[in-house]
Parts: sequence; C-alpha cells; structure tokens
Amino acid sequence: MPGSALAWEVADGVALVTIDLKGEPVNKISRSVKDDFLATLEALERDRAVQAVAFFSGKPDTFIAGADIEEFVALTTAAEAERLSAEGQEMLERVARFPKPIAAGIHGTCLGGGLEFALACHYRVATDHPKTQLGLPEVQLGILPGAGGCQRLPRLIGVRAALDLILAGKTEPAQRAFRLGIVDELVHPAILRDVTLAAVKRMAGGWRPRRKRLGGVAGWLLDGNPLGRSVVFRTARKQVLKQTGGNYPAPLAALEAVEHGMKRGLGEGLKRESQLFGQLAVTDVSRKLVQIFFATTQLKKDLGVPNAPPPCEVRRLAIVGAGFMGSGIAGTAVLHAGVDVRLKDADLARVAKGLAAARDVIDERLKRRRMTKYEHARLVALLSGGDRYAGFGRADLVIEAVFEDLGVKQQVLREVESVTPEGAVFASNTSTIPIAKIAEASARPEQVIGMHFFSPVPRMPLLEVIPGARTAPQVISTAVAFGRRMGKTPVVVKDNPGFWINRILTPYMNEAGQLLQAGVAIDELDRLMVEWGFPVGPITLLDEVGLDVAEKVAGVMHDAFGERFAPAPAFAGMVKDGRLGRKAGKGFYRYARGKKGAVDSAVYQLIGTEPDGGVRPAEIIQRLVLVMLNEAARALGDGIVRSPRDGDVAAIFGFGFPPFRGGPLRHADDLGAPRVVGELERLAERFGTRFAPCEVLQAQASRGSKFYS
Ligand code: 3H9
Repeated sequence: MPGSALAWEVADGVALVTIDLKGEPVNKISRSVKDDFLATLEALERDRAVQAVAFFSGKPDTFIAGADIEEFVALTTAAEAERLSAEGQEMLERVARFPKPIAAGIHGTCLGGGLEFALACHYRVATDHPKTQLGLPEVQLGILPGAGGCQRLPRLIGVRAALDLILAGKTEPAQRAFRLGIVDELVHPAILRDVTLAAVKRMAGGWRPRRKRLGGVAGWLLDGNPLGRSVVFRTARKQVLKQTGGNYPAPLAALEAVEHGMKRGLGEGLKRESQLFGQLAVTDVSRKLVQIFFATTQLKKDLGVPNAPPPCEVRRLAIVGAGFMGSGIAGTAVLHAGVDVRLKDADLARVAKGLAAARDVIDERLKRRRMTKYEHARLVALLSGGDRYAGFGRADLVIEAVFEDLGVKQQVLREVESVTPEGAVFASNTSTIPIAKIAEASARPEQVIGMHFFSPVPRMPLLEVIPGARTAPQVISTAVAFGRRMGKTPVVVKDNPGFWINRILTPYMNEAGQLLQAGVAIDELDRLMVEWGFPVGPITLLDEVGLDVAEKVAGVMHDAFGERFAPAPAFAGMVKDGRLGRKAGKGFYRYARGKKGAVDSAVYQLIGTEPDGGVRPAEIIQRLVLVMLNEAARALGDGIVRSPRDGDVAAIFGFGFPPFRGGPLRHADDLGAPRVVGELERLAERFGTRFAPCEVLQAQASRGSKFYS
C-alpha cells in the first residue's frame, strides 16, 4: 500500500512484512499504523500464495517502541482512552487468531505495545544484540500494558515472572527475555531473517513450538494453580503498596488486570484491562510521568550550549583520586562508555583499592547475568591504574575526584596539565568549589569544566555539568556527551555556589534541622516526606550523604548567600560527636553491619530537644516543601539552570523529588504562585525572612504567569 508503514513481499509461500514509519526515528503504533496493520492482515489472509507471515522492522535499532505516546496523551476522557486500548486489543486478537502462522523477528527495542504485538504473534525470534531490549515500561508512564500485555505475558511465562516485569515497568536484554521464555529463539543478527522465516515455514507445515513450563516444582506450586497464584497476587500487592506508598495507581491497576484475567479468562481480562487503561491514561500522575519522558528525551539531544560544536571523541579517560567517587566514576565509565580508564592516586594501596571497587561495578552486572563472561573480561581489561601520571599522555578527558579543597584541586590541575596533550579536557568533580576559581591555576582555562557526579556514582542518574566563565563551547558539549555515554542525564548548570542541587537541597535540609529543634521526631520527619513521595526522608538523606560533607556544603552556602542559608543549630554537635552518618555506623540512626536500624534517641539529648509532637504534620510538609520551591524559583531566576525543564529533571534525578509531582517548578505551577506566595508570607511572619517569597514568584503571582505555559 503506498504511504503505508507496512510493506510486504512474498517468497516461497512466506510474506515478509517490514514495518518502517517513514520520517520517524522509531516505529510506534498510532491509529493510522493500526489501520495499516488491519489492512495488511486482511490482504495476507486473502492471498492464497501466502502460507505464513514474518514481521521485521526496517529501523536499525528499534523493532517497535510501543503505542504512540503523543496520541494517548491527547485524549481527554477515560472513555476515549478505553476505546483506544480496546481497539489495540482487537487488532492484536486478530494477529493471535490469524489462520496462518505469524512470527516476529525482533531486533532492537521492543517495548510496550511493540512487545504486546510480538506476544500476539505465534513465534518470536530475537537477536542477541545489546540493542535488543524487551519490556513493558507502561507503568513508568502511569498507565498499564493496555493491548493485551497483562493477559498474554502471564500466560506465556507465568504470573510471577510477568508481574515482576509489568509492575516495575522493566526492560530486559534479549538473553534474559529468552531465558524467561518471552522469546522462542535467540540468534545472531546476521541470521535473524533466515531463522524466523524457517520457523514460520515449519509452522505452516504443521509443526508447533513446545514451550516448557518454567520454574520447576516451585513454579507449578505458585503459578500453576489458583491457590498458589492467590499467594503470588497477595505478596505482589503488599510489595507494590510498600514501594509506591499509594502515590502511583498504575502498578496496582496492572496487578488487578492480570489477576482479573487469570481468574475470569482472557476475554474478561481484556475488558478489565482496557477499562483500567482508560482510567489511568487521564490521571494527573500519568500526565506528569509522560511530561518527564518527553523532557528527558529532549535533554538527550541537548549538548548544553546553543549551536553546540560536535563533542570531541573520548577514547581514554584518566581519573585522579581512587576513592569512593573516583572508583565509582571509573567503573561506570568502563561499564557504559566502554572506554579505556586510567586511575591515579598517591599510593599503590589506594589505587589497588580503587581498581577493586571499580571492578565491583562491572562484576555486579555479571552476577546479575546482565552480561556475558566474555564481555566482562573485555571490560575489566580496560581498567588500569598507578601512582604516577603514566598513561595520562593519551587521555582525552581527565576527571579529578580528589579532596574537596581548592589548593589540592589546583595542584592536581597543574600536574595534570603538565602531562596531558593540549586538547585534553580537565573536569573537576566538585560539589561546591567554583570552577572559575579552580581554573585560575590553569594554563588553558578554556579546557576546564565541572562534572559533578552524585554518590554512589553507579546508581545516581544525574550529572551536573558546570562550565566556568572561560570554558570553550566544545568542552561543554564533550562533557555532556561523555556524561551521556556513561548512562547519566547531564544538566548544564551555572558556576555558582551549590550549583542547582545543593542550592535547592540545602534550605530543605536546614529546615529539617529547624523542625527537629522545634521538637519534631526524627522518624516522623522522614516518614512524612516519604509519604509525600521522596525515596528517603531528609534526615536519612543526611546520614547517607554524611554529616561532615553536609556541614561543609552548608558552610559554603551560608558564606555565599547569608542569613537565608544559616545552618540549623541542631546539626552543629553531630560532627563533633563523630556522628557522620551511615559511613561511621552512627548518625541520627544506628547502623549495624551496613543495615540501618532505629533512631538513636541519644541524638535528642545532643540537640537539646525532646520530640513533643508540637508541629502539625501539614505544617512540617508545608515548611519543607515551600522552602525548597522558593529557592528553586529564585535559582531559576538567577539563571542557575537554563529552563524549568532542566531544573525539574535534575531535581527528580538528583535527589528523587517525587516524579508524580513533576519536579519543584512544575509543582509550584500546580499550587499556583498566588497561593505559594501567600503561604510563604505567612511563614515568614512566624519564622523569619528565610521564608520571604522570592521575586520570581511574586512577579508570577501579580502577573498570573507560570513556569510552564
Ligand atoms: C504503550 O505502548 C501503551 C500500550 O500498552 C497500550 C496502548 C493501547 N511514542 O528516546 P529517543 C520518540 S505506551 C511516541 O530519543 P533512543 C521520542 O519522543 C509506550 N514517541 O531515542 C523521540 O522523538 P523526537 C511504551 C516516541 O534511541 C524519538 O522517538 N513505550 C515513542 O534514545 C526518538 O526517541 C515506551 O515507553 C513512543 N512510544 O531511545 C518506550 N518512543 O525525536 C518509550 C520514542 O521527536 N521510548 N518516541 O524527540 C523509549 O524508551 C525510547 O524512545 C527508545 C529509543 C528506547 C525506544
């Protein structure tokens, strides 16, 4: 069909169908693509020369990326969204019941509606290429697999394994999808076509794939009978409630759709699935999560400067400082960017420890069976180290992760510049020191930049990239592009004390200290903020970051911004008492063998308070949230981030600002500037000028404007 996303040819009784959305980077299923599918199926059914059908993608790296997200977010009512889901299900029912064998030959990402399509096919072959990833990520968009995924996946691989994938919105590499039984054959990309065609031909001749029930006796006990399944559903529900705190409706709805279908049969299951899809698609939570998806997608293409020059290629990375940060950066760079990494520290014992820690990052992947032994051996061989600058002569990028002290950092910078090529980029992993200050010691300040990683590096997705006043545009694009290769989300921020994350986090932490002083219990503070949607509360976060580190940051911020950032007196005695947090085994909480225990009540004596329940929960939340929103608005006004989009994505990825609230600036929009300003003014009257509403919010309140139009 001219203009269709699907094209086909028949050879030897098999129709080879290629899906390729012209002018689009990925294949996605929109209404018009669905119509193309239906027309194609119709023609293939009629054509007597066709005995079997094989589907492939015409895109190099994607099979099908799912339903068209833009299409379902445009829907305004639950009824419309339910209809969209029901139509998708009908189309895939047509595939599942097609009278001739249909196989999918999968190479590249096969997600959401794309995997649901593949599940409806009668046979699946996937390539063992790293780009081939399969999953149902719908819950991450606040919806559920609404084209039969909640029904077909558990029937294929068992309820336990299916829930594991669906409820977390996980994406699995092809090897694991094969082990789980999602795909029938795993092949090298060179033979994908031939193997898929051979399989459908065999099926046309009467052969049927025999799929083993996976999971052995335990699998049968839990998955293979209704009693076992009810245990599985109960356990899963408990876990979901614990993980989502009731803030994300999609995983619970997905669970309901799966359970309904397993109890009442496929037809009833499909009906419930589309009803629930309809309800979820128009929730505010889903809207927020979709906005974050598009914001991060936009950021992927942003090199951090207007008309960015192409980044320099980084083949060798050198790192100075083999401590916790340096080794984390080394392991992550090898794992994700596959570059040669040279680690240097003052003595060989530290280097050895750093290399072992970097290797742990790679080993972890092997243990979780996310890579082959061969791939593991190749990556481990990329790591090396020493106590001299040997090997730095070939470095394209050097990241220093030494002690947070200007003199030490400048000394390292001078040494590095004397051993690296002219064009090498020098990046400082500083959390507080201005890049322009560090660059004062440089012979080539245009090559100096900040790359602020968050701890622990392998797990934390954000990277703040900080150009100094003289940093060259190409150095910015190089740092951004390399951060992205490391699997991070880089956000370019202004060279200003605390950059973005510490700027907005410090007032929040200080306010937590004020509340402790006012008699709020440590665990109550944490519990309230977790219920509000943060992954951990402010006091647990302090213990994780380390009170010595937090104290240092707080001091720098106080010096830079004055009274508004006055450190909370409650924290003053903690460091002196050796209560540095988790790493010291004691902070606000007790820690035993790496595990967090109960609140250490001795802390109250140290602070000089007794928890007395004196501040109402609503006021605790209001003070903590508004102090952060106010500073975020002010910092945006100061140009610390380039846009509300960058600020919100960074807050979500940097310290887990609740994604379903869209970020601090989006949340301020939701509350509305007049309300935020009014509440801040009332708080300022009671507690002082640290709550005084910033100019940006006041201007918005008087003009009726917002951060996002
Ligand atoms: C679903 O399937 C619901 C069903 O269960 C039921 C329905 C009834 N839709 O990320 P990239 C765009 S929900 C619309 O830069 P990469 C993306 O915005 C869906 N657009 O490439 C970007 O556009 P632009 C479940 C989409 O190689 C361009 O494609 N699926 C979609 O780094 C390139 O994207 C998902 O959640 C889409 N589904 O990563 C998967 N997918 O160039 C979402 C991509 O104009 N997608 N675009 O800015 C992804 O995770 C990544 O895009 C992917 C490619 C891994 C596929």
